[in-house]
Amino acid sequence: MIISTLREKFPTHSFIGEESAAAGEKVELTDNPTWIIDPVDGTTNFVHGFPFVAVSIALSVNKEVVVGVVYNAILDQMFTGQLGKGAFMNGKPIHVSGQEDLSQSLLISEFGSSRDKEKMDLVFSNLGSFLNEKNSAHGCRLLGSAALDMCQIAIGGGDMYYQYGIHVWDIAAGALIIREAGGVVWDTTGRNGELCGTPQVGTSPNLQLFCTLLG
Ligand code: LIP
Repeated sequence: MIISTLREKFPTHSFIGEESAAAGEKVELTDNPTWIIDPVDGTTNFVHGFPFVAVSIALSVNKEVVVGVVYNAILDQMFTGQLGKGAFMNGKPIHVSGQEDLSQSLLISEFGSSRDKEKMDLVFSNLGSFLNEKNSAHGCRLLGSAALDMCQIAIGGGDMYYQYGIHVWDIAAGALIIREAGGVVWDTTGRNGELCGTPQVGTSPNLQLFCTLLG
């Protein structure tokens, strides 16, 4: 429904969607205006009735996201961001917390969906580096929707978020919303959070995506 409605209005635009990728369509981000869509982010939550589920839609032009929308229909929370024009929840401006002290920070992360042993070891070791006797965040939450995790950072409900192994449709809208709310997003290469292209995945114990509030 989302793709056919948008295609009717913008017949020359391209699409990247979680369900189309699952159906075998090629995922390729080009300079053409491209809608990046996750119709249900937080699928496991949806199945269990855990109310942390969202539709995530981003529009990228020349490989840069210019519009991002994440909507939690259950809680009726609509997060929006437009490049250079700020970020909003239900129309009201939102901002990251500005917290820079790890011990005062609420960390958000995810287990991800695969249970591959090597990956899970990395997930637990990454969590351990933020939650130990010497160096600890104030708390940690794993809520099941990357898009909404990122929106929590954008409204200052959490202070930092990372996830090992993530897809473009999970983060495209959320990353713009965080940046427009004054936060930062980057990947393990140290680059500014590339949308497609995470060459270090699987080879580095670093965090693939880490959002914090230094900006
Ligand atoms: C899921 C997420 C979840 C993350 C998984 C997965 P889905 O998306 O947002 O938070 O841990 O890696 O990508 O499959 O529910 O759209």
